[in-house]
Amino acid sequence: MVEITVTLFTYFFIILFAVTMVAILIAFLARPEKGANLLDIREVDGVPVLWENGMPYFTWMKNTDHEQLDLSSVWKFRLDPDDIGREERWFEVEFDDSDWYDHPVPGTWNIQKPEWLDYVGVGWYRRKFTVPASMTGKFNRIVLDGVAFVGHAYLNGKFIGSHSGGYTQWSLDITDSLFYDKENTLAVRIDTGRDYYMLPPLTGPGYCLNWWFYGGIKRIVKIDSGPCVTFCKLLVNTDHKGKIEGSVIVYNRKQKSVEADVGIRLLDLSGGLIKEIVASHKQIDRKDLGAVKFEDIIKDIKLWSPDTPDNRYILEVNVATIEGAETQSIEIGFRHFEFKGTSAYLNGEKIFLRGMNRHEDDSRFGPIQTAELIEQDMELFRNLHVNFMRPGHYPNDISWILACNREGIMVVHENPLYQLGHSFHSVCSTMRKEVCKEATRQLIEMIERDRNHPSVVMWSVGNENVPFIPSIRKILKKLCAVSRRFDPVRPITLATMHIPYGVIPRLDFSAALGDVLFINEYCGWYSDKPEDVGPYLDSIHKKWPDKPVVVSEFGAGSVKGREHGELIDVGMGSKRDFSENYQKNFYKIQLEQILKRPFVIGTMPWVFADFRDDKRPNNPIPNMNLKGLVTYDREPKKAYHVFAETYAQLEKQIIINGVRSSNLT
Ligand code: GCB
Repeated sequence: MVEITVTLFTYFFIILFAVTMVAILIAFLARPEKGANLLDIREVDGVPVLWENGMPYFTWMKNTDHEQLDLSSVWKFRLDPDDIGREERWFEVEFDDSDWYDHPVPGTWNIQKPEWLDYVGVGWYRRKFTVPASMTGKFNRIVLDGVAFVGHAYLNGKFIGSHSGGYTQWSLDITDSLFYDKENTLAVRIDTGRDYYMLPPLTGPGYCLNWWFYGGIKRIVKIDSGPCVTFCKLLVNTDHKGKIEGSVIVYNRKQKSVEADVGIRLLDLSGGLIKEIVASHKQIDRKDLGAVKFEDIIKDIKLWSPDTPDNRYILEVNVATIEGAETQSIEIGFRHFEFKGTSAYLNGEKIFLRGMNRHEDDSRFGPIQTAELIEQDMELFRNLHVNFMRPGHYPNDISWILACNREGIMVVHENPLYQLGHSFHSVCSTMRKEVCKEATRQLIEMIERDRNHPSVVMWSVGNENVPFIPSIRKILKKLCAVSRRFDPVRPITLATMHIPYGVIPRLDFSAALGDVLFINEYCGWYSDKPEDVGPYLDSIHKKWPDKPVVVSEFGAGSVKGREHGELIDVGMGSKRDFSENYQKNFYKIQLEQILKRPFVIGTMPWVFADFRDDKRPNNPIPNMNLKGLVTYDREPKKAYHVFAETYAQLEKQIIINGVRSSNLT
């Protein structure tokens, strides 16, 4: 009997060993990064252009003389839990939606009714509109943003296109599907169900998102009506010595070739001409793209920085052809942000990144970024003396980025490639091409929408993707390469977490793919004590002595007004009391440790404000992530004042030979 058992055990271990070896071999041999090649990327004079939905991906422009029809208003809405809408043709023009719910757009269905808060699945939006006669004969594009997570659009009963990814912009050419002489019917089917191959990816069976799965049309929808020959991409790089260079890519939608005159001018914020940068003539083939490049040095330039955010300029582009003329512009800033050695430099001077993480979420509007909320949060940011932020963990509403331009807050914008490899299923998914294709597309969409803003100084290709799995490393490496191809100027990072996952820096083969290490650590929350952060950071520095380090997440939860309370299981075997004092002292201890290490060039508490989180049913306020420095209603907690004081000191502090001159009090 004993012998049989021993033999069975031996067989079992041999099989287990063989399966593990095969899995490791597959992980090594898998070529998921080839998925990026499945995208249609066209080169025009060396400039890459993403081709999507049958046309180039369009750069976001601040001002335009194109006629625009804003479709924000009250739309009709209905949940579709059984997914019958397509079969019952809810997209048809004649479909009767009179008893559907009146839903604001921009908006999210989850906050319309208490019983919809948890709803994950399909929902349909419909609205009718007419277009002005002046749009006839123009190139008409419907532009959508923040449609979470997968949107299918139908115009006048016909499917016109789809998009996956709830945080980037997409557009569809509707020139031939619009009714110009009668009413139009637009229907959008949205699904918030997720899988392993989309972004943010499902991290395991039944796994949570770690924030809220808000569904809906969360940002503005509009129709942009411009000439049939129009520029689709504008790429501008500047530096602190007055250099300006870039490209304008013109798209010819017509079936015949055209001659285009392209002019680029630099203006001050009140519209006064500073310099004509380029006036060029270009022939563009039918249904093709043409590039006009420019390079110049502008004298006596005023630099953009957190202290001088008003030093912005207008870059205006004019394109004229026989199809019509257009003038569009953006605001730019002259500045140079880089990492050298273990330091960060802005405009040639060393800078400490007084950072912050923030989710798009609040108690009144959920994820919708209203002007009122942005102003309220910016006021709180100002009092915190923040100069750097990470919109967690996805491209944010353009209004927030514009506010960062105005306020002088530098931004590291992040691709929602989140926690790949956190389960067996997720590891397997990373060996296929789809996830890399999706991650690449959304990374490019983020770069193309936001590349010209002065505030956006870096890109993050993802957050907490397991750093020792070969297939994940290949994906991250590819994403870094794509980011450098589309934006050779901005530094890149990827946020990594070792503690409390038990991955030691020695086993991290990915963190250093970027230009700076972004380290998320939760010493003193998910693992032992806050002071453990010191030796941990030293082990990071020992492995990568030449790389600067930003502590990109550290945090502890608290409930405002809670002095003490029962210990609550927060996961990973830790129990905490969620008192305000614990959170406050946690930050004091951590900051003391972090700030005495000169290779750490930035701190980013997790997180600015409490937010809804589907992973926290047992928290003292269920389904809330309570690590905010302010509450969900934006009331400052004690820890807020720790940062307000520390960052105020750091703002004044002089750094001598890379060492900060004063200690924290
Ligand atoms: C993390 C994640 C973040 C979570 C945070 C937490 O490491 O990056 O998305 O919200 O931890 O609160 O646990």
